[in-house]
Amino acid sequence: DFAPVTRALLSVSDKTGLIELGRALAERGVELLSTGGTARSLREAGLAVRDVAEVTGFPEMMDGRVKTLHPMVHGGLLALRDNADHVAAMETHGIGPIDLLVVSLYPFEDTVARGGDYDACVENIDIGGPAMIRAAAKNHAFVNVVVDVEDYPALLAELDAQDGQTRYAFRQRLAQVAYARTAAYDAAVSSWMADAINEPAPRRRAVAGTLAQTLRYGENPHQAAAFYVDGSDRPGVATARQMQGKELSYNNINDTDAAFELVSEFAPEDGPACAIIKHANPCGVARGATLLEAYKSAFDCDRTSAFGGIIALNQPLDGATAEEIAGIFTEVVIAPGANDDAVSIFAKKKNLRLLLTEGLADPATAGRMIKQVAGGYLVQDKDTGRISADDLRVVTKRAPTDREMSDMLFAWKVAKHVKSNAIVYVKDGATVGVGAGQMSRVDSCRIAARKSQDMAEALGLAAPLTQGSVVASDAFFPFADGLLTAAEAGATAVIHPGGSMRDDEVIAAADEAGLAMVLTGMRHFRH
Ligand code: 93A
Repeated sequence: DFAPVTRALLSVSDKTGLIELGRALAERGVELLSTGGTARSLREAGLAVRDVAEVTGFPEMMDGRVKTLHPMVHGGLLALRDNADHVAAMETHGIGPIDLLVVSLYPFEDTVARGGDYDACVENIDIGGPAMIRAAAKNHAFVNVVVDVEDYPALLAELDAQDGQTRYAFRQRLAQVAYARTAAYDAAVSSWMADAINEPAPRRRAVAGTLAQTLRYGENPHQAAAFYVDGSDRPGVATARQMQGKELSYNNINDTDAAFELVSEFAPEDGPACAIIKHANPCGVARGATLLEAYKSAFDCDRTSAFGGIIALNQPLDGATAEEIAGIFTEVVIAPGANDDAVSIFAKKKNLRLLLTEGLADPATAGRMIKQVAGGYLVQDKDTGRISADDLRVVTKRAPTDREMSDMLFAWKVAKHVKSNAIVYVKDGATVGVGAGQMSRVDSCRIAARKSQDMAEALGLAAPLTQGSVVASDAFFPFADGLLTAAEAGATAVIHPGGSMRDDEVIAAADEAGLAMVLTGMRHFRH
């Protein structure tokens, strides 16, 4: 069960914590072996270290491509210490056992993330490192393998607790993490190659992630769950800094993602914008002259649903907006920053989580979406489709006014982030009715109009908020009925992809009702 640690091989690209670890091991009587750069760092810190080149009898060669790929290293990692043949082989060939391997691989993922060219990426594919990691992990009956800086303290704690040895269960856990590391590493290499050779549907695909948080439960309390990150530095829920409040739940993370991706559609230079999300759908999205105004307008779309919602802002949170948000129960606020005022106002709301990002997510950045189905998973490009006024085709007798045009483009951006069938009514840069997730489009039209009417009644207004609005539909109207519902609700202009067999019927109905209609030629299904 127990295995002593007397000899360690350290070969790390990320030198964080290396000296401290090397010193701690040396103090515990562990002999240190190391590769070129790692050995140099240790030596500069005054530690005694043997070069791997001396052990193998070969210099590191071919720009370091061949350093540790040698029986003197792999024999030391793989030999079964309780097998007479293995022990005899070690003696015959003068192979010393290696009880601890510490490796951090060539920074392949970082090289890709930094936009390194093809050759730079290839050169950063580590071969010797993964070979050693896999060997050491296979021999976890005797050997410890550490691939993460964050595991250094646990290793030292184990050595101290077990009198310079480690327990089998400890080594098993290290081995499990080690194989996940090499798997993730090769997954990154393979994904990068698929992109580099422009292969959207490679015959084999690997997905990997690093645990960011074990969650209390999943969508429901009887489901276990965890949150994994893929190492991307995209601003968003995975990379945000949580300033206060209890841990995010599974649903919080999902909703916060939906909120932030939506609000990121609105560039800060075009003015403040706010999105409020419930159950992954927006229940209010608005622009405003100020952030406070944007929040208030978003809130007014559907005050009932906004309760306990998740708010995303496209600009740093200010005191006035924070004060207003603090007035009702909100689960999470995510924003690209917050001023001191805002932070201290929120500090009083213990249950409110504040997440701060480094800027907004660029909606144009390509990415991949994965959806699980029984027996496999679907992969598709992220929906980066965007429409500007020039892309639109006016198909009705009446052309939209400037105000209608601006509201339609706004509504279209929101509709992209609403579960299908999506219907979004917008007036003066704010949603006034959202119909989401219905199985028939006409129902989404009706529900959105109905909710808007309820809201108008609650606010004591004579007419529904949809009066004089525009409406966006994420896919074409298969029949005129949905369109007519929107017209009845008071919409004056319609934006949708077009392309239905009955487009002529739908256009004729729009003309009849005096509506302006534009076609995007692009669909935004989201399921
Ligand atoms: O080029 S390699 O694939 N060939 C090897 O034999 C080898 N052995 C260790 N890269 C190899 N390594 C890697 O070198 C380690 O995984 C580590 O990332 C790096 C440490 O090099 P240095 O000690 O010179 O900084």
